Amino acid sequence: MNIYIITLFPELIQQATSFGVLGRAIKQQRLSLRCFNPRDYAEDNHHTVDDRPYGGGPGMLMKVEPLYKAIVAAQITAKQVSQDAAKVVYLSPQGQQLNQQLLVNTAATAKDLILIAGRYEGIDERIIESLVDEEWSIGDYVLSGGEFAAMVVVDGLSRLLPGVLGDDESALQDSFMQGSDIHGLLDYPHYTRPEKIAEIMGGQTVPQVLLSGDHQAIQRWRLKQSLGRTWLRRPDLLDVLKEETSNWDDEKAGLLAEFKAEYNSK
Ligand code: 4HQ
Repeated sequence: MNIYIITLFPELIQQATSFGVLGRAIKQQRLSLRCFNPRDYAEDNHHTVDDRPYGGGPGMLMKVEPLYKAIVAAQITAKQVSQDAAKVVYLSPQGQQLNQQLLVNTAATAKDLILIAGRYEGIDERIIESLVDEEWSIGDYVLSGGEFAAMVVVDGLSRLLPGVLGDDESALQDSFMQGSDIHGLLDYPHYTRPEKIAEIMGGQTVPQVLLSGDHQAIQRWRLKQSLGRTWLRRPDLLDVLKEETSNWDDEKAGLLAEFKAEYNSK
């Protein structure tokens, strides 16, 4: 996959790309990242990249011409690299909210992606109308720029590209993954050594079932914890799941009932 990021701060993007799974995806050449800086396309002596909003009010917008030229330059490069047209996405709080399904679909279908990371109060609406295919939001809060939103998209996509994750870290086991038995549920709690935390650090022990070696009992416990935590923390996800008959059955209903009974008696 080839991702092109339109940004006034390419160093910010570059700094974040050499680590972990994302760094590996780039090193393995399963993902390429290139930045296009509108400042490089500003033709006045000051390389101006901001401009005042019509109608007045506080704050600035990204200046139209440099932004337009940077996007078109990314489109031309994308076309040279891989024939088909790149999908152009603008990151903003007004967009469709990002979720795992959107990432999975994008990783599976988009070979080339142009992400516009805006600064200031945003970009001219006519750029959105003429050049942007989709507007995505990473959540209902306001950032100072789109760079971190773009990197959220890049990071989430990188681990979904074929060959990037090893078998033991497989994305197929993600709790948001369709078809997994914990599909649509929150993750269950995890434990590692020691079996008992030192008294001075809290003294807690690991749930006995995880030490039992009984894989069926462990699987059942984990599913029950996933159901219980989703019920407690994200009942909206549970409502969605119950609507999907393929993902809701008597076993889950029974385990959740057990969890609720234990929870209410504590
Ligand atoms: N911004 N999801 C304003 C965001 C944002 C978000 C990016 C701030 C665009 C102009 N982007 N700029 N939330 O808050 O994607």
